[in-house]
Amino acid sequence: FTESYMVPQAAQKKSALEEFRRDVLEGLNGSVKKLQSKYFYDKEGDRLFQQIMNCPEYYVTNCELEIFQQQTELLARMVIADGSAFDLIELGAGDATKSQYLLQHLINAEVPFTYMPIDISGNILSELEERLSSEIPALRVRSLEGDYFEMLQKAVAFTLKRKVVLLLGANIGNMAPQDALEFARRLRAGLQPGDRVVIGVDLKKHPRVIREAYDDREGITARFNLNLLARINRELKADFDIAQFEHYQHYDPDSGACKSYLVSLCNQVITIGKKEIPFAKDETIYMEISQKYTLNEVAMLAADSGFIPVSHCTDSKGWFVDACWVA
Ligand code: AVI
Repeated sequence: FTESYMVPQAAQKKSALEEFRRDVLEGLNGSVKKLQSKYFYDKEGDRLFQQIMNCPEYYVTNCELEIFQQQTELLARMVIADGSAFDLIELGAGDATKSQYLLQHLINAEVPFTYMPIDISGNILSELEERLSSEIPALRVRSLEGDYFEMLQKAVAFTLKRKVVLLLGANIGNMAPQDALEFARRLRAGLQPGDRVVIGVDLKKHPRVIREAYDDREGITARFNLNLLARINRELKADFDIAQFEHYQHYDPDSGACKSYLVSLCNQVITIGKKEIPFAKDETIYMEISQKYTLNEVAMLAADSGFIPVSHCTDSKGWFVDACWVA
């Protein structure tokens, strides 16, 4: 069966637009200009991200997919743990391409649980529900649309069973290390001792491999970044000339920070509604971080946020890890 918690649409859209405007103006008015990568994902951004996942240089998705396809048994053991009853919550479930292997495996093994996918996109959740009900009909699904932590609270309140939270896709990498630590601490605060987290993290590797993954030859990542300017033009009545900005990618192997920027190619003034934003030639907008970790740093992140790292699986190249932490 399928149940869902969906937010009323019109009010949600209006406040989301206001928040978008506020964040964009605040980000572009600072001494160092920046935009938040969570805004990449409008319809076109979703489409471009799909293309990124299919481009030969972007290894991240395939590495984690390999783990879910080939080490399903190990992942199932992380989740089942001591065999006590549990429910499975997935933060940022998207289309659940990877987790579906685990869900199917658990259903085949007749493990009883409810799957609670959480996503900010109601459309994605409706599609997911429909697909899961035809592909894994025995699976109980209760989807939750909205902010991760608000919905996590709701999900936790739905059940008295042990909670297992999936956070896949290297999403934690899109937070600066200090923000990732705060996020993990907040996650820990929402859970009880014995609850578990399975978290996907992209690992440090040859710097060239990383840089090329975020600066693909076909220029899809560049278009993905530039699309946010197009979104700002459309939704916030701005006049960015997209051709006057260029994608620039930088990876620092010491810190593991992989950062993308847009560089202004000339002196220019952009208007957003009634506000004017001046850009000097070569001035940058910091767009996104995709932080890379060592296995040791992943374990330290767990410990520093109050989890115990208990086990992990990596892909065959050792480029990506799904780590299991116990609260
Ligand atoms: C969604 N996230 C984990 C991607 C990443 O690898 O940081 C987003 C992305 N940005 C550029 N390419 C992919």
